[in-house]
Amino acid sequence: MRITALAGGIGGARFLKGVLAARPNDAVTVIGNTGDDIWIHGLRVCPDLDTVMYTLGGGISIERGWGREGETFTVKEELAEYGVEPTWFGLGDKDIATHLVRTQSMQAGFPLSDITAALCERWKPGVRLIPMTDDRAETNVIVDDPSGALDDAGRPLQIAIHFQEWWIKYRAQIPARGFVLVGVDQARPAPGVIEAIEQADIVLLPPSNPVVSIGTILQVPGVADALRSTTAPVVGVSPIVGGAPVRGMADACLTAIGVETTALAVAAHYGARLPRSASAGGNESTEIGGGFIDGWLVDESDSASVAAIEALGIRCRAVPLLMSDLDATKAMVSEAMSLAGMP
Ligand code: FO1
Repeated sequence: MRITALAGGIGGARFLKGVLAARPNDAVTVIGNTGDDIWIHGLRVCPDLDTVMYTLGGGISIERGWGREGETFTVKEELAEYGVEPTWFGLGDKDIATHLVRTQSMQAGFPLSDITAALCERWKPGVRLIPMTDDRAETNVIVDDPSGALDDAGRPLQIAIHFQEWWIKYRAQIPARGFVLVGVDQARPAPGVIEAIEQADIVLLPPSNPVVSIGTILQVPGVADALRSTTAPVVGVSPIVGGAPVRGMADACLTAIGVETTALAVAAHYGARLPRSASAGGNESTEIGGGFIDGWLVDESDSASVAAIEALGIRCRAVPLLMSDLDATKAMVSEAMSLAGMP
C-alpha cells in the first residue's frame, strides 16, 4: 500500500515513527514542510525536513525533539563571542555538518529534493522524504514591532519577522497578526509531490501544526487541488486535545488566523472533502466540499465533538491521541487506517 503524509516537525515526525511501525510493508512518502527554512550564518537550515530525517533515522535529540542527540554548541558559542547575530538560534555542531552538505550542494546547483534524498542515504529514515517545494518560500510572521515603534497614526508599527525568530526568540509570545509564506506564489511543488498525493492509497495529515506546517504545504500551488481530487481517502489526526495543543504553540498560530483551538474547529478549518450529505442540511452539492479531509481522529477527551464533526461531512472517531510511546502511536495509525476503510 502507498501511504503519503504531509508533515511538519516534531509531532509529525513522532507520528511517522508509528506509521512505519504499524505499516512495515507499506511504502511511505513524506511531503515535508519547508516554510520554516532559514539562512543562518550562511548555512541553509531546513528544520522540519531534518526533524523527520533525524527522528526516523535515529539521530534525533529525544529531549529536544529537534537537532542531534549528544549535541554540543561550541560553534554557536564562538559566534556569540564575536557578537555575531542571531545568537538565539540553537545551531548544533553535529547539525552544522548537515547544513554544510546542504548549502554546498545548493551552491553547486542541486535542487533541495535531490539534496534531501542524498542526506537520507546516510540516515535511511525508511520513508521517501520530499520537500514541499525546491523553491524558496519562507514563513514570515506579522507582529507589532517588539521595539514598540509606532506608525504615523500612532498605532503599533507592524513588521514581518522570520518564523524562526518568532518561534525561538519570542517563543510565540508576541501575538502573530498573520502569517505570510514569502515567495510561495512563484513556488512549484517539488518533483514527486503531486504524484505522491494523486497515486496514494491513503493520505495522512499527522498532528502537525495546522497553520505553519500542514497549512504551509497546502499553499504550494497545485497541492490543495491534488488533495481535493485524489482518489485516496484523506484522514487527519487532531493536534489539539482537550482545547490545547499536545505540543508546540499551535494555539498561538490558530488564534492568529481566527480559528478556535479545538479539535472541531481545526476539522472545520480543513473542511470536508466529500459532497455534504443530506443530513448536513446542505443542498446535494455535486462538487466536493472546499475542504481536504474525509476523516478526522479526535482524542477521547473530545468525544463530545464527534457528532458535530460528522455533521460537517467528515467521518470522525474518538481514540487516545497522546503519542506517549510507540505502541500508542501505532494504535493511532491503525485507527486512522481503519477510519479510511483500510485493512
Ligand atoms: N527550536 C527551539 O525552540 N530552539 C532552537 O534553538 C532551535 C534550533 C533548531 C535548530 C535546527 C533545527 O532543525 C530546529 C531547531 N529548532 C529549535 C526547532 C525549530 O525551530 C522547530 O522545530 C520548527 O521550525 C517548527 O516545527
